[in-house]
Amino acid sequence: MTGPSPGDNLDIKRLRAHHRMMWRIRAFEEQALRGLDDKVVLGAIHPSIGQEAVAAGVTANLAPSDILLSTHRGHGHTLGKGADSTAMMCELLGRVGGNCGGKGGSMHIADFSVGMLGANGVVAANIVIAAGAAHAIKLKREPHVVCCLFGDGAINRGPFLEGLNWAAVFKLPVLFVCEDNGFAATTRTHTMTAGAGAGARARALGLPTFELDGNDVLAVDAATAEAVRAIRAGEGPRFLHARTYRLTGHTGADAATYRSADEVAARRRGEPIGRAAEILGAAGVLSEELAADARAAIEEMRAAYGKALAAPFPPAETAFTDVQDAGDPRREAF
Ligand SMILES: Cc1ncc(C[n+]2csc(CCOP(=O)(O)OP(=O)(O)O)c2C)c(N)n1
Repeated sequence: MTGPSPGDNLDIKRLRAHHRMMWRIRAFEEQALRGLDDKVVLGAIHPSIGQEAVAAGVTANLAPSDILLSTHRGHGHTLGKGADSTAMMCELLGRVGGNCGGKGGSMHIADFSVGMLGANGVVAANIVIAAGAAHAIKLKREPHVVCCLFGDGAINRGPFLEGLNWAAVFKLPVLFVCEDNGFAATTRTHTMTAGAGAGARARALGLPTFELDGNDVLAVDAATAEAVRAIRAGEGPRFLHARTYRLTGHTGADAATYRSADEVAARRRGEPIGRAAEILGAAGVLSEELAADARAAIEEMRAAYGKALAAPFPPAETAFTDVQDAGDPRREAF
């Protein structure tokens, strides 16, 4: 399946909203990378610069009460689901006001208030957690959809088979999205993936699957809309395989010397924000308006960073709250 053709009925307002969201994601990450240089963002940052169309197109189809699970590269997914950018920046800087009180950092943001069940630093781990959440929703006969995003490296881990199989057997309300940037950390995924890859594996387990250009936000939006409609109608899980490209290194500290500058330059020409801007421009949206979207996003994230810098670090005692063994008599003995 390639999904419905998105160019036929261009909804300028919706594409403009995607353009704004993609700019917010990019500006957030560029600001976070500056924070890494400034040594105030502690821990690793995994940027999704170049991959924004997947985050924007998928999350635009989720209701606030739907559940989202993300990866170690989850800023875009989290912003798209509706998390507050200042709270996210506080989280990255380890400050009071962070979505998880500054304890999760970039890789472990969760924000239940917007249905964001969690980013996860363990590759593929969220696939089975998503199946569990979807099973709970089905048992409780709730109308929500669970959406789980993961990278192409995740399809070579066991939870991929377990999670998809379970979801298919029990016809669970879950959308699996493989955000395929061609790399698993520093390794080209095709060198470690047997057979025809993500979509073929999902189809083999009986999941209707959409193969997508993940840099085309309209294609991602249209396919997600169709998949979510089917899931809400009780038709069981769906799978999206979206091909994209990350323009930065694996982390903020990775110079990405495993690929050539020419390759990156060529892929930069197909990056999703420029592509959306081109379509909007051709449809009559003025370049000043598009520039204003970018400026607003940059200003929002600069302000978020400023507020995070001004926020205090959590008091030392809070290191002992929210921990899994709280109440454990062995811990009480300390
Ligand atoms: C279970 C597990 N194994 C290894 C790692 C180390 N690791 C972190 S990111 C990554 C690559 C993941 O690739 P992919 O799922 O394609 O996501 P991408 O980084 O490309 O977005 C690896 C191997 C990990 N975090 N978890």
